[in-house]
Amino acid sequence: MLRFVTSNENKFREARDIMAAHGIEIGWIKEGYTEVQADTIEEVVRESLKIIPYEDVFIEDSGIFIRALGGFPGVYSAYVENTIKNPGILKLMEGVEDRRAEFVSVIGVSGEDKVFKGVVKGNIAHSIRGEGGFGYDPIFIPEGREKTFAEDPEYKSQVSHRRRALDEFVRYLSE
Ligand code: ITT
Repeated sequence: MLRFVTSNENKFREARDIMAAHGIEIGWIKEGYTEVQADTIEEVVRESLKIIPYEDVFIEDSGIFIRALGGFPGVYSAYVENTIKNPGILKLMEGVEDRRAEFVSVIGVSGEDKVFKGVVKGNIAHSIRGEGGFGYDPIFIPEGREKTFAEDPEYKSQVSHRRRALDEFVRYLSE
């Protein structure tokens, strides 16, 4: 059985449900790993895979890239969530008209060089809204919608960056 190495229970739950919808059961190795600092999520994934001592596993690194902030927090998304959090992001965005942002997810699998990427575009909300999801979901409104991901987790599960990266991954697995 393929196992997902992640310390983040929310990420695991979402991946488990999405993979189950494809008829694939996954296991969980609930462990963090030292993330190599790099400029892109793809690099973080490729470098992190080199130091993970397991076979038949995959990892997923994700982040939110805010255009008006030059892509911040991007590869620093986990750090920012533990420090200034959503109120800090909204403060940085005060008076900023261009609210465009994207969530990115990249999956890498042990023993493979290929990575699988998913992106969802949207906008940063003006306030924190919704109880569902996790992380930046209460401040992210997907393109063409009104509700944040936290207000509409069902919609999130259909279009999220994680969903799209996992769909790519499953397509590859079934080839
Ligand atoms: P692992 O590295 O152990 O897998 P992590 O929580 O550190 O867990 P990441 O390095 O991928 O995970 O950090 C991504 C951060 O981006 C995460 O802490 C969340 O704050 C945010 N994030 C990722 N996916 C998200 C999503 O679907 N909704 C909201 N925020 C998300």
